[in-house]
Amino acid sequence: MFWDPKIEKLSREKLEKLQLERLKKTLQYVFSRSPFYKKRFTEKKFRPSMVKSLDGLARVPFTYIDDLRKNYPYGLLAVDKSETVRLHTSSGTTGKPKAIFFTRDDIGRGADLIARCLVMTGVTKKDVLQNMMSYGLFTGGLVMHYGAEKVGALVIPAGIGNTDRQLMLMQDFGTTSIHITPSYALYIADVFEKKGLDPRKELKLKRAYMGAEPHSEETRRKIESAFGIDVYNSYGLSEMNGPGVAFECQYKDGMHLWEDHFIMEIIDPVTGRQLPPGQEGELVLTTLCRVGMPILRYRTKDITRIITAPCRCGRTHRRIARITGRSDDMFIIKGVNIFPQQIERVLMGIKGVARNYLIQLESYDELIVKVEIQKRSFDGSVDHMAGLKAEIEGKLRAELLVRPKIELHEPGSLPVSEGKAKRVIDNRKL
Ligand code: DLL
Repeated sequence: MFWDPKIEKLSREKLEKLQLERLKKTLQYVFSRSPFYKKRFTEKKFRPSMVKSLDGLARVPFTYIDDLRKNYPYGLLAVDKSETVRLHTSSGTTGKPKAIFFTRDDIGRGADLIARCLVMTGVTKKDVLQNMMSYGLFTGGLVMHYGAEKVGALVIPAGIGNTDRQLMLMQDFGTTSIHITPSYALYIADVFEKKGLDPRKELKLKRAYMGAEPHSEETRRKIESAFGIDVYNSYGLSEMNGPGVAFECQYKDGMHLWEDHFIMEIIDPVTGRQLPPGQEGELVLTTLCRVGMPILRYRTKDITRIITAPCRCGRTHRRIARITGRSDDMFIIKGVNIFPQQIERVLMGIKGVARNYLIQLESYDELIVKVEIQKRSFDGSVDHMAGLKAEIEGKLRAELLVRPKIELHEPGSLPVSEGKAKRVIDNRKL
């Protein structure tokens, strides 16, 4: 199903023409309206007229996360403050957050993008969508909410936490779709298990939209089988609208990135040079329709690749592959580069492993992986536990080329964070 078939199926030629038109307009707009970009362009001796084709985008200076922090709170605005109607901030880091502003039209366009995503995966006005993401400064609550309302679904603004109430709402109102972080979905699956309830029998759930945190294909499968549903990956970031930037269709093979609203590039994070389609690198995004706070060539730090093969669903907007990590997530043990995602992928593929884990770094040559294992295994024989531990250690070693120290834990005993999961505890002294 399509929300906006004309634009979702626009030919590549027309889509790229539209991108170029919008890019040129955006460049002129920020140069005349945004003090930040005026200064940045002038310092870098860049003029909007230098971009004559989409290839010319490579000449536009990058915008970095730090630019948003340094120009906090209002420095990147391109409109008068009175034109803005909403503020969101980014989550998860120390120091000042990144402040993102939306005009009324920005909010309308953002809701439209979410509507495309939801309709693409089968949501109609008959659906009940329980939004289990935090309502507040985080975009996962309100941005999804407005989009789901636009489709006409009944939206339950449950927010995150208070799990007993979540279960009650899902059961009483026949929730068909949930919007949830992977860590909270795993947690809820645990709660059902502890209560001796089978969510496949108790609920009318058909699908979950999972995003805001990196997660592996194995985690998707675990949640799909625990709930008996389809799980769709959803990628976004506050700086670019929040959710609704890229989303999977029914084929679940990469996320369509809405190219009439964003231009994507994949670059080498070290040299900053563009990489050919298909090669993995850092995702860089440029907004094409934002009015309140356009952002050009934003260094997301998210690592992915562009999938160029056409999609069977008929959409022409290219897909990005599952995010494999963030360039700043990576840590080095014994000289080997390791992404937390690699560890998750291995763990979630092992039978007997439960749903939560923690990576602890104590020194530059010691990697500790704390893993919750299933109750059956935990209560099993000493030999069984030792076998499981050896299996986890062996498989992680094969993947990482470093031998980790494994600790097995009872299900439900490792800490769970509200909001985004914190999987890595770094106790190394700098
Ligand atoms: O997480 C927006 C969002 C809300 C996306 C709900 C999807 C669903 P931020 O808090 O600004 O915004 O965090 C953005 O989260 O740069 C990625 O590193 C990570 N991230 C988001 N979605 C995914 C995903 C929201 N599907 C940062 N897979 C991004 C992996 C993701 N990482």
